Amino acid sequence: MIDQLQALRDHALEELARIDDLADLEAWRIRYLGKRGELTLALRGLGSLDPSERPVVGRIANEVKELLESELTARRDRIAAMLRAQEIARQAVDVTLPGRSGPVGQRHLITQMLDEVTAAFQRLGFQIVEGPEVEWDRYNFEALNIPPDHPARDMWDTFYVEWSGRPGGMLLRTHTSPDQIRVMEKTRPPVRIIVPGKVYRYEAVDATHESMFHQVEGLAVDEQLTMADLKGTLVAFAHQIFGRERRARFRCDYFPFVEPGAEMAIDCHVCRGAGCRLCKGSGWIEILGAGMVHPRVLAGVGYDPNVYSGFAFGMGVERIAMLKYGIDDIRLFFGNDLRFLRQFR
Ligand code: FA5
Repeated sequence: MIDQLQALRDHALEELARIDDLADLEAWRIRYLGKRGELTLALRGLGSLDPSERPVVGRIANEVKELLESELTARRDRIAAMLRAQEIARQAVDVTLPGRSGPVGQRHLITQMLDEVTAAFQRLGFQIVEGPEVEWDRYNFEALNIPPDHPARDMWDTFYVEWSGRPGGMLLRTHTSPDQIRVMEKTRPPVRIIVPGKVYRYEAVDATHESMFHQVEGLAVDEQLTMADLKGTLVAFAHQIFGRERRARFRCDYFPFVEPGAEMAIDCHVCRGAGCRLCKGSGWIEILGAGMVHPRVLAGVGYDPNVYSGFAFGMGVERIAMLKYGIDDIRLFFGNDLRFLRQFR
């Protein structure tokens, strides 16, 4: 019986030493120390021993039981410690790993272009002014020497907010020129302003026309301003945006609020004037409309045209961006396609 108990003890301890998870440990406990476990059954067998042997065998059996119980507890503690260590290792944060960066936004290409254009004029001494996008007919047309029913209104297909068939209604401004009037009504010369902003036209949208786009208007009024000032200012602007080697060409154009009126073109920066797809073979690219402020416009805001003269210009910002970056469809700007926009960080 004693040999049997010792063999049981050795076998149980050997098995215990190999156990490293709690489920196996519980199975081991049930196998040896459970109600029907091997040791329990052996202890029950004590009753069938000779009474003289019982105390010795009983003592040894109890020693084996206590040993197995204490080894069980020690093993359970070691397994628990091991599991804790594994869990801690699993949850550990490696502070040396590079961080994950979140998505970073950027300014829209048109916003960048607006900033670039306005900064070029600020360097030339122009101040930035903004005006309303919902405008009175009077500012958008009449005060700009475009009376009701004048055929020049056909130059701008207009969204009327409220149109009674008579002057006085409201509309979405078709250009930034109304802010020439708003500024002149409020200030005395000298005036040197630029007006960046959105404008709206009832257009059939295509690769070069949108029904909402951006313009930058410019206006300078002072004594003795001439066409030379207009040309000098606009050539300096074109050099800043398109490069110092650009040449400029001015040709007659018609806008009711200037006299004389002009369009300005630069020699094509892709083919350098030789003729290519961008400039449609002409070697020149039109970038803006301009002219000397019409005396009637000056008189309308209370400036004496015999004392003051001025020049004005207006350009499409999308057009400038398309020329600068070789973009061939204006709809790309507003398609919300990040693959397109991210090219211009
Ligand atoms: C005007 O709007 C005048 N107010 C410009 C001006 C100001 C002339 C001061 C003289 C003195 P125009 O209609 O040509 O002019 O438009 C100016 C520019 O806006 C064009 O050269 C073009 O670049 C841009 N543009 C016109 N229509 C559209 C459109 N539908 N979509 C995108 N850009 C356009």
